[in-house]
Amino acid sequence: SAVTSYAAVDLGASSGRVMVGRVGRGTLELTEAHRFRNRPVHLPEGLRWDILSLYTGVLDGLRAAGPVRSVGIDSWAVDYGLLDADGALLGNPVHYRDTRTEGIAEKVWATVPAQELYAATGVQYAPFNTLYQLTAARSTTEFARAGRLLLIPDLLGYWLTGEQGTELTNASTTQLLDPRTGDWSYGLARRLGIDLSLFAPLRRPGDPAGLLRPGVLARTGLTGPVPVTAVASHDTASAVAAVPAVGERFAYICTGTWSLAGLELLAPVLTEASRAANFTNELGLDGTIRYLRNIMGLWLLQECLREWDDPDLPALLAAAADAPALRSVVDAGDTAFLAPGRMPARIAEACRTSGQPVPDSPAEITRCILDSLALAHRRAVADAQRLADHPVDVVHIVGGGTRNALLCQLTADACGLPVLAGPAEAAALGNVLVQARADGLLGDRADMRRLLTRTQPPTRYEPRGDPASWRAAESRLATP
Ligand code: LFR
Repeated sequence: SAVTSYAAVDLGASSGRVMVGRVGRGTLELTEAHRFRNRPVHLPEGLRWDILSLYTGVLDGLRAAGPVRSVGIDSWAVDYGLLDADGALLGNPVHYRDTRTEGIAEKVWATVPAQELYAATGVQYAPFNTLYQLTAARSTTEFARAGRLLLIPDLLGYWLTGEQGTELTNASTTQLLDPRTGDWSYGLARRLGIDLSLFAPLRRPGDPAGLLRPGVLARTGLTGPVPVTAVASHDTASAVAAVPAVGERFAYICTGTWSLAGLELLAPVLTEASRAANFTNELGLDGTIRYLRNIMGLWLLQECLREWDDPDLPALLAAAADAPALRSVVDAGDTAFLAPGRMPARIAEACRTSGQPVPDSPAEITRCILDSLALAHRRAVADAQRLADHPVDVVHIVGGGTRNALLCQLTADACGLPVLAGPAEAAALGNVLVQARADGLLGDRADMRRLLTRTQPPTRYEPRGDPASWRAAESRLATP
């Protein structure tokens, strides 16, 4: 029977990939056409994305992908490029881990208190929210010259097609959108002096987003017309769309550089308790709410591996599995771990100041990180259920972290719930499925998820051990 190919461009914090999804009647296959590194650059002015090399990776990937029905792009959230009046990029996009936003939130809160900001946008505090980045950028000469702001996937889409737009799921991470209306929060922008005409018009997942330019067709060897389809361009939104869940009583954890842990809801939770617990209400597919908390994720381990000159990972994880459990834990939700560098030392410091044994060997530090992540997953899953009054029976883990069996098992143990792990390439799959749906091959979200459960069966982890040990570990951390 007929099979249609779609190209999914999926950019993560440490690598980018172009995947080809083949969708048929009841079939779904994903293969990797091209993978390339994403290496941020430390310049005198700060930490920047190497966006031109990412664009080159996208073009190389589209060439490797071969003939496709359409192209979709997703990436990390909040970051953007600025264009001048001629549509040319002004400078390298600033990395969300750059230090320019230090102390900025407090300035914003002096105009609009944090409580009001949350009531209007439902977005959790993170120093790198686009709103704070824009506030930090406002006094620069570059910003003065800017006529347009494009979020990262929209910027790459613009270079591929010549057309500009602002995709909705990613726009919801700017902290300038009202999650109840799915439109900009005009009043908030006015109070904060942010000119919303910087943004290109909003578009929704599934909307057409232009055709590959002749120059792009020539460079990739593709034969036109090849449309670009707006997908859920925030990678986490694409990943949540690809959670192979049945029914509604599930929590999810999208694991990779970050852990994004929470629920899919039909309405935002904008209560003061929710703000205090630092839960965000980002937009998902079809007007759903991604009610979740950002947890530092495997970034903690990635940064240690870098410091340790990339040791053999399977051997390290095996040693970590044998290391004593829950000896010391850190708060994996703490933004103190946001910046790069000195991660083993910073973790040791956190253990020392909280009066716990200081992990020393790479195996001990790795165990501390994975226990801490599982503990943070437990807290987020429990808090989300309580704050949203939405109980769950199962935790789905998707993304790169599903390859880490120890993390999946510890998460099941900590949550006291079965974990269903996989698919690893959830963001790319969600990207492909939204394109296939726009193409008429699939129906609603449940239809997409049925195809996933059939074609990407997850691995099951049953909870083990005594939940009391996790409660005890939890009490060793100061509550946020
Ligand atoms: C994950 C992610 C998170 C977002 C963070 C920064 O890749 O998109 O959802 O909070 O990156 O953009």
